[in-house]
Amino acid sequence: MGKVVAFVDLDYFFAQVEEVEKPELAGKPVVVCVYSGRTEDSGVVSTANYPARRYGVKAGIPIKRAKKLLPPEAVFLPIRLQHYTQLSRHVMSILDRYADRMRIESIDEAVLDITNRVGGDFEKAAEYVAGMKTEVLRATGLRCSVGVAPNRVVAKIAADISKPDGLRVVKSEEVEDFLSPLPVNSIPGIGSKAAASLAEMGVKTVEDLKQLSLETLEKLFGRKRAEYVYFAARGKYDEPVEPRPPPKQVSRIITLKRNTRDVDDVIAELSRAVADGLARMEALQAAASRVGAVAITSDLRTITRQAEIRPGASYEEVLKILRKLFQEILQQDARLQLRRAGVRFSDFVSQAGQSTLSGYIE
Ligand code: DCP
Ligand code: CA
Ligand code: CA
Repeated sequence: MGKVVAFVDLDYFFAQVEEVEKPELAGKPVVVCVYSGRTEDSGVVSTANYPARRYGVKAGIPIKRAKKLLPPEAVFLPIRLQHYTQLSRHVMSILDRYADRMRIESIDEAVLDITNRVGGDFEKAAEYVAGMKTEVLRATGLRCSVGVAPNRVVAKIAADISKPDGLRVVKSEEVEDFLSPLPVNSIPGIGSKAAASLAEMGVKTVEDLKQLSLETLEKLFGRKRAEYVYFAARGKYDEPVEPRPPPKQVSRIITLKRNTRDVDDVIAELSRAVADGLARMEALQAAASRVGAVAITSDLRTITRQAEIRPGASYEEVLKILRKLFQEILQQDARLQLRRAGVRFSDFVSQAGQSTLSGYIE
């Protein structure tokens, strides 16, 4: 029996959450912002809803630029990551019930092996997945797009293409025809840079890409990625759906309100990120035996310094050690100014796998 894989991706996730919870936003452009706190408008766009995207607003652009692009009715909201993480967990716990095996790929994406659930039947899969989408909507108010295909790569492309609120099934015998006309950058991992070099060679569609030999692809992508591209273009890149191994470290980093070499400022501003990192460790049921201070200087150099800690060390203990580490970093050079500061927990002594569900989301 061939595999049946579903790829689920929540639509404009963070902005959709805001829309669902704030009906007054209906129809307006909505932008979720990561404010750096340096000046009122400084920071970047985390994501935007579709009405805002029509004006060219997208993840990663400066908030100031988004404000210039959008009309006055646009709404700018601060990111609420913990809240989205909770909702993500809720969605993932629903999806998990629909899968033989599931892998969480990010805060808003998961791959499900549903082969046995649908008896290997793609017709049945369409209905099955529609039911899953409905349950997610009823339970959380959130819409997602789902692609169903014989492997993860084709399923992801099918999900991407069907956004928003989409459902696209690509049966085994349809895979090649489905992929052929698509632009090369539809293949996950082929970004705009690779697509531009390919375009120079006249390679625009997946069909064009299939004309290139493995040797030519190796020159462009290197050995390992070439193999991936070669098989992905044919819809044949396949790997089993396995839960993600638990992370080996937890890091949090913040941008300081202003460049500083005052350790009190650094620790005060970093304290929330430390608490957040510790909460994440607790969710992972992990205890670190090493903590690192990460300093990014005003001239954008990264300096790190680490120390051993007692596994299970308290918040206060961690802050005390971090203070010492930042002091040591600053003492190295009297001209040093810090722009960003971070904490890294590593060398875990105990860990739970992704099977706990709580360990899923970074
Ligand atoms: N995200 C972010 N910064 C980025 C990219 C993403 O903060 N540069 C966050 C916000 C998104 C979420 O991750 O809501 C999921 O990312 P996606 O790439 O899946 O984008 P969206 O869900 O926002 O949109 P789409 O409907 O295209 O999936
Ligand atoms: Ca998404
Ligand atoms: Ca996504």
